[in-house]
Amino acid sequence: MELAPGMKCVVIGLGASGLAAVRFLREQGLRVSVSEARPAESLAANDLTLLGELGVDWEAGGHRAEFFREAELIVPSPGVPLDLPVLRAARERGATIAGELAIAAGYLRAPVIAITGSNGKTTVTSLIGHLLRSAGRETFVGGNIGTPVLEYLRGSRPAEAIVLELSSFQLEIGGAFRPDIALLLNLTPDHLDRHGGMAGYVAAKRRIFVNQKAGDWAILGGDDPLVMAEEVATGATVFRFGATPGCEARVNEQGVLLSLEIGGRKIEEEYDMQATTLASIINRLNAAAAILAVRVFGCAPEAIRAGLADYEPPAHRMALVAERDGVRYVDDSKGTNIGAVAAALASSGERVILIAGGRNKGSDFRPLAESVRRHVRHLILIGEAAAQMAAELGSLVPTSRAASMREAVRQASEIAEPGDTVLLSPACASFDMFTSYAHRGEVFRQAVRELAAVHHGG
Ligand code: UMA
Repeated sequence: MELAPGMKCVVIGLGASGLAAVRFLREQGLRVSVSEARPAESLAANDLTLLGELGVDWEAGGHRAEFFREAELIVPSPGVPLDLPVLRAARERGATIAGELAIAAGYLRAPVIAITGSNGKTTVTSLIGHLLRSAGRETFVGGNIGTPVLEYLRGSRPAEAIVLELSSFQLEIGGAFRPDIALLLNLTPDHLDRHGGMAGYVAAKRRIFVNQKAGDWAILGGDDPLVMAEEVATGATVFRFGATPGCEARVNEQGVLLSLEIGGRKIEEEYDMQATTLASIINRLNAAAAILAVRVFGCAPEAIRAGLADYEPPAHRMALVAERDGVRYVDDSKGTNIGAVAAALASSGERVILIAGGRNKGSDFRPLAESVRRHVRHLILIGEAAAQMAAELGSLVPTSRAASMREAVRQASEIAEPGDTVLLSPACASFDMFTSYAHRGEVFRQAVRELAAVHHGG
């Protein structure tokens, strides 16, 4: 979108995204103010000092209509619900509502690879970044993970490739944002509270394709009926990855077979993943998506193979924390929805002690019943959602509750026998007990380490 110096703008929310937006918009010469729901006492002193230095007016403790009255542009942070009364009023009087992607759209000067989906997007995003860097390309990786896109645009080092993990929240107000290569990995229920149900969530995710055109690429999860249910009606070239016959990146027992045509050239290649950290079925699927993206981008197969060989997966995503007395402790704190947990269970064998629960995001947990029955030996529930999860899944397998992560880990260690896997994969957000999923994962890791110290010390 067109930003004009002097334009009056309100940024809603002073989190990672809001702070980056404030800085970027001030640098473009806009008149910026900030509206924040949290009370003034809970705002960080550093952030307030920064606002003062930038000449940014702010209100805290809620969003008052008067504060927005003159705004021509409103930039809600991703976590801000779009049905706020101040946003409704702004829409009615014709003000522009633009998220960070809509603002960034006019300033992105390198090819953009954007990744969305319910699960696996952090792994696919980090793997694409790693493969591009292995191929010698200066690459920015961020978006919904790490650095916000507007923070990248403030920097002085332009990248040759911009790789963005994107959430449904960001895409919903993505404006004219157009990725050169867009990936939609899979669709399972998540954030239904915010999107008013599955249809709204799916529509937000599919916005990743809406501005694409001929010459762009759309990469789809070919095994997912919901992803495949609708065509990509933009003229972008569509490639699919998955185990389904006909997928251009076809996953098999060893790795990925690529069979496609780019620019009139037929490509038939094999990528063996057996000796890499990507050998599990879930990661072979993630790798298939990433290989398609970087191959389309123009990376050579030798560079891709070298990158696959030395890739380290992101923390809190099916990460093995320790193996003690024949029991594996796996941190999948990033498994915050039921699709992620089903995927985690599918690659964890049939003797899992599952630690789950936290703040529910509007999910019904019953679709997990089949996976729980097949893979879980004992279910340990934590957090606000424990009662609902006990009601919906507790009759399937022995189930207990724990008041803290440490207690959950201790219970698990007492129940576990050699050959079992203790898996933290919560199917919920973390904010009832922790500051983030990363914090929750760290507390789990710490509890596992303490356990080891007790076992081995005494
Ligand atoms: N706030 C208001 N009014 C409201 C709601 C919130 O003022 O009505 C304020 C909050 O008090 C808080 C701020 O807004 O101060 C938080 O904004 P936010 O929730 O958008 O969080 P940010 O720190 O800005 O981070 C956001 C993304 N968070 C969410 O989408 C919830 C980050 O993704 C992202 O990395 C960052 O922007 C940069 O783009 C995190 C996430 O949890 C990792 N994403 C979800 C997920 O992956 O499932 C979508």
